Amino acid sequence: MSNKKFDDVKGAGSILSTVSGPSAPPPDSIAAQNDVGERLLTKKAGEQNLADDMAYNATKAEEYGDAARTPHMGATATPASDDITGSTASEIIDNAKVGSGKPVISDNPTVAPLDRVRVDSSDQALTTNQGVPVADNQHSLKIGLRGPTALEDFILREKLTHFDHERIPERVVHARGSAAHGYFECYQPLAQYTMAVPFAEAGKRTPVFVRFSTVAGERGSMDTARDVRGFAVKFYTDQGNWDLVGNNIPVFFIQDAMKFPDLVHAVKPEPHHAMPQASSAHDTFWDFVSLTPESAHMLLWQMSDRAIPRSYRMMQGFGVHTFRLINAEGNAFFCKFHWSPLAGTHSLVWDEAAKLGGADPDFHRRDLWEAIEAGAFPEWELGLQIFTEQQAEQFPFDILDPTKIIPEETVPVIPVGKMVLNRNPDNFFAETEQVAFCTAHIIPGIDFSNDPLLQGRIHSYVDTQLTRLGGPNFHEIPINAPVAQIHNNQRDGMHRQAINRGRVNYEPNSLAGGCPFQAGAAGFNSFPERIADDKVRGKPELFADHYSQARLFWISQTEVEKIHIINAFRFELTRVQTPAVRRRVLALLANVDDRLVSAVAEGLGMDVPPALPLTTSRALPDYTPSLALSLLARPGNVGISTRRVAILVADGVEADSVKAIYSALLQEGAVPRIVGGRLGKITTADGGSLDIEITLDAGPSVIYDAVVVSDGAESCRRLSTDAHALEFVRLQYRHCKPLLTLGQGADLLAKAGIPTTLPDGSPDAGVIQVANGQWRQGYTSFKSVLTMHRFFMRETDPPLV
Ligand code: HDE
Repeated sequence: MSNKKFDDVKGAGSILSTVSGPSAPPPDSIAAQNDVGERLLTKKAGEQNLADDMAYNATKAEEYGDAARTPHMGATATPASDDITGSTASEIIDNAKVGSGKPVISDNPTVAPLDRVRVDSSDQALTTNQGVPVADNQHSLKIGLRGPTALEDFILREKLTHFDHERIPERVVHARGSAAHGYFECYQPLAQYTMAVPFAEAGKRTPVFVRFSTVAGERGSMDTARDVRGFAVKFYTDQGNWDLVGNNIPVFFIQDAMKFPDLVHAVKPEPHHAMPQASSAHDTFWDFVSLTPESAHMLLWQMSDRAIPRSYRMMQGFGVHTFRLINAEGNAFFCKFHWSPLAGTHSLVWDEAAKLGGADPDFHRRDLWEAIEAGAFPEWELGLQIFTEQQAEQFPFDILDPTKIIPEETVPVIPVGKMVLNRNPDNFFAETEQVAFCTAHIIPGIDFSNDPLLQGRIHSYVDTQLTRLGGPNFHEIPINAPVAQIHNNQRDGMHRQAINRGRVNYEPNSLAGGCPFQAGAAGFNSFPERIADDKVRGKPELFADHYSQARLFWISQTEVEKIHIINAFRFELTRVQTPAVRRRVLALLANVDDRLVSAVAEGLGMDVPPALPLTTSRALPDYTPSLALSLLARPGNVGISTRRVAILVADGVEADSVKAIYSALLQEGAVPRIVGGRLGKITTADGGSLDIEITLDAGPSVIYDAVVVSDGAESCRRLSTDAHALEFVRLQYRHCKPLLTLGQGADLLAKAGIPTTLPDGSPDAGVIQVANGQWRQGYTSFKSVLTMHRFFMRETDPPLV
């Protein structure tokens, strides 16, 4: 192959040397014996041309002064052939390992769909990690059957060594979590506000991976702890990954990243004895937060039923901080992100949550997995609160303060799309554990605000992944790789996967024709916010209002929710051992609401102390209640789908109505279970048989949303003399769940001391008792209470049953 420019040059010259090149243009012949030699010549001559084409750095002047405000696209030159930018002329030699002899040019296949790394071993023999077939997986290699194990047993050593290193450090917070794949679908183009690609057109789907978590507990802790829940969404967009790493509560405890390690140290198990696990009910947490009164608002949310969700599928998610949206013209809008579950917002009651910790520590993980496996795909609507800088200036709070919400009455939440989780991971470790969320992962069209908590997070997430995932290449772990291409000059580091072709790993360059080049205006551009201020450590004056929004939350709750908040404070503070800390928390609550603090103080046997001094002398805003802040404002629209219903039976049961109710529940997507004393068949009243699906002790009351007690004289006699069954219905009643009895099933409730009327004497619509023949009417009322989720009208303090 000849090169016109060098036609007059003959001879091998010195291009075969890796020490120095020719001073004149390279030769057009090296007396090549094969294609590789020919290629080397093309490569060398082409490199020279390419470098020549970029005689100087043409865009250098654009890096300075006003020109720098508009990022320029990097200068490039096109090589005469892609042979020129390769690492080696010998790349055309192919084999089964290196491949076809030429990569796909301009491509990074490490981002190809996960199929490329999904492994299935059907019909395959066992091998070592080096692919060597393993003859015997039962024994180590011994010198004689009774002799010592040989050091040369590389099969045993590989197996044990890998096993010894199976564990990686758990997340320092949010260690306990569960995740699923799905998609986000845009309702309408949002180009007027943002150029972010997931919002580009109606119907556009962006793949997502979503991880829900608790915050304080370790990786093996229970799901139902009273805690904030993480709600982290990774959008695999056409322009790279965007992570919206939020919580199920829209505010946070602290206002500056500087305090995060203190907060986390305070809430985690106390350092001397490592107790308590997954609980904020201890001295160090309440000591810290009561000395940090900006936590007041968050504490109200955390003591509310938001902190004990019924399911990950039934909680809201929030981006918490104010973010920016940027449109193609470079105009910015402020924005808050809200996820609303279509299944409604529903919670456990505290006694139930505590008991579930023992009965099923995986309650939320199981619920998410089972719903997706059954095709009941969880869905959320994404809503945006969009507002301008001028609007923000009118608010009585600072939009950079993460302890404040923007009431929906002030800025409405506009629905912009929905998220559907429709696929469980293949492997918990590879996906859920190794996924690395990061607030710094944003895409063109989205930008940060100056919220000082957000600013700290931008640093923290990458930093923690370096330790947790073992180096800087965690973006190459399949679950973390974007679907968009990755092309840059970052190289090396632990566990590098990509094999970058060519010798250029810097920019500017001419030897790769300037590639990869900077994208200029088409790339990510930070919003050019004008800032002229002192360098200072401190907080803005408006951040000093710690209580107005705590009060807003309180006055926006229903009576039932208020009582739950009072009881949660009582529970947590009862577990605090230092009276002075309890007193300080009461002094904090005294700034929120008189009834709240008096009721909590009464539960602790203490007087209400003087309120903590305020940290501002400004007039504080007086909010009107915001109904949207009550959990009960969002019942959802999925009916009884995915609700778990126990049907209690014993020998002698009237089976027809049991079967009818069972199939009616199944048809509506609910999850019925036939619960009895032992597994196996029981004899029905008509001489037939019925299979028990789970026992009263393996599947206790707390794991169901409702109970049906079947009919049959003998069955009811047996159940009424079984303490498990009695306890089962008592707890269903205490946890405000619907109870349906058929015929003589009512006897079990009577024996358990369950009233059929409410404390005020009116009928309890959640205790439905019908004759066996009328199961249909009973089922209809039962369903409507089950749709409501819990029948709180029955609740008394202390509980009657
Ligand atoms: Fe996080 N947070 N955080 N956080 N956070 C982590 O990152 C941190 C904060 C949130 O499912 C860590 O990968 C700092 C607010 C979620 O993998 C770590 C500050 C909100 C998850 C970290 C905050 C969150 C994390 C631990 C204050 C709600 C789990 C492991 C400046 C908006 C993501 C990891 C997952 C995880 C730091 C505050 C949400 C250490 C420094 C506010 C949902 O980097």
